[in-house]
Amino acid sequence: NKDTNYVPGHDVMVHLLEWKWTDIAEECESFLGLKGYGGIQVSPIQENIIIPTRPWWERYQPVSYRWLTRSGNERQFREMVEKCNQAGVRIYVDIIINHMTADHSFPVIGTGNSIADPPSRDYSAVPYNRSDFHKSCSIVDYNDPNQVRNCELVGLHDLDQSNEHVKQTIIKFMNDVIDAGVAGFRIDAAKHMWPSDLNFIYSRLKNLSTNHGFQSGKRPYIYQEVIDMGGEGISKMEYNDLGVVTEFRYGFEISRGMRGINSLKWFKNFGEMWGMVPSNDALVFIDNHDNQRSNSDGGSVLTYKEPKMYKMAIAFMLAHPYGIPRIISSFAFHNKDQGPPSDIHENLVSPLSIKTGSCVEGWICEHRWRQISNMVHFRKVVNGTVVSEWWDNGNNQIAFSRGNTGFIAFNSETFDLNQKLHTKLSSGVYCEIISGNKINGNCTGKTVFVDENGYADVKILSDAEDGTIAIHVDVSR
Ligand code: ARE
Ligand code: CA
Repeated sequence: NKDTNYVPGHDVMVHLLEWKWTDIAEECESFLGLKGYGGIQVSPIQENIIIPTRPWWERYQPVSYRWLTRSGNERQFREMVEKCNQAGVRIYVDIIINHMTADHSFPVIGTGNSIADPPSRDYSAVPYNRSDFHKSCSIVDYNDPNQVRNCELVGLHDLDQSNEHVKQTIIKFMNDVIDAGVAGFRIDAAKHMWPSDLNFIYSRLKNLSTNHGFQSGKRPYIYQEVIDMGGEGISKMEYNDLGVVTEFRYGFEISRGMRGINSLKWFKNFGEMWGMVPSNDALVFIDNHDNQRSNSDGGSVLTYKEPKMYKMAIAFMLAHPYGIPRIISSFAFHNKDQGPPSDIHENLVSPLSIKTGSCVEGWICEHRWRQISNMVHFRKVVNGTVVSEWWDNGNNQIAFSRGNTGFIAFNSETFDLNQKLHTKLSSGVYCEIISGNKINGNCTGKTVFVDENGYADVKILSDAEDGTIAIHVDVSR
């Protein structure tokens, strides 16, 4: 199913990486719902192995399907889903069904105290035993589909999804999560499972829970992690019939554009023409939790660490109609294994200060940045319109309208942008939303004038804090 199941008037998904369930519930009520966010990707809910150094990636080594992790327990998860749905924000669960843990030299104990014996494939809390797994072999050749799907990804013991017990166990796990009121799933490592097995599993999933406000007959939104930059043995096109796929080329291309490696003028026809999947099949993002930590995969993507270009990249993504956008809300890190902010007892700390309401303790909270959350508003306002009035200077200054509802311009040249540009907006004074807000009829940031012929005076200095200006019909003064 490819319907996000967003509540009308809401849009854009945010991945609240490693947040606690109680903090997410609060964020739904105090911020995300009001700002019109559509949904949240939460970190895995299933019990994972405890790795002594507590890296973030221990959560991708399941020990059982009990809902108990450093993010919280089952009761807290259910309450979070309830509260977020109330606030008009949907929950999507990152689900790991390709594998269990790898072998480890220390005793394998889960975050829910379950014990496993990986070398003998004994995960008694599920239960799984040796017959539920593929034989051990490692993935070295990504051109060999059999190997990619039947061998072990970085040593993670590979479940056999064609096995009846495995199938039924996964289906039960996912259906229990659906009953809790979630709207869909991110399928981790989908490329490492056979499309036919996934198809079977998806087809046995329940409809979304009408007890949680979904209309009857609604299907879970499925977006599958399939990394396909081209040139490998497995294609994203094998998966987009079953559900949405993560379009990894998107963030790389936009990052290259904003870095000046590729001229922004070429983005005039950005979308399917660039070899990406159809718009509605594409879950798009600038960075995700993996590639914000690495420079591999063919170039580096922009992250919070390069804020000016990053905010421009996100603004482009949210202003442009191609794809279903997801932003990430990160925690600061210096090395790629470093886990989320936690206290001396290894408990996660809360991102938000009760006193100031702002993000603290090493949490970045990109989703709260004005330049990003105001673009979520922009996206809602321009929903359903097409790109028009494209303008570029032949290189790295671009602008476009979205019907007669919004207008945006970017400058990533080393010189100023100073142009009279045509918009489709009606004449008036608009509060520019990247630099400020409209409060009590006044603009706290810049103002933009649109004359009676639709022309706006567009000015973005090359050394400005932000390289974008944007206006829409909701902020006319
Ligand atoms: C960790 C250690 C490993 C160790 C392993 C077992 O880092 O050194 O061998 O544990 O002890 C995450 C981390 C991994 C971590 C793992 C388990 O990223 O580092 O391993 O958790 O704790 C491929 C897959 C893709 C996958 C990426 C990472 O196709 O599905 O690799 N992404 C998802 C998640 C990850 C997660 C997992 C899967 C596992 O998003 O966060 O791993 O659940 C080319 C190919 C891609 C390939 C990519 C990177 O681009 O086209 O297919 O992605 O290279 O290799
Ligand atoms: Ca597999």
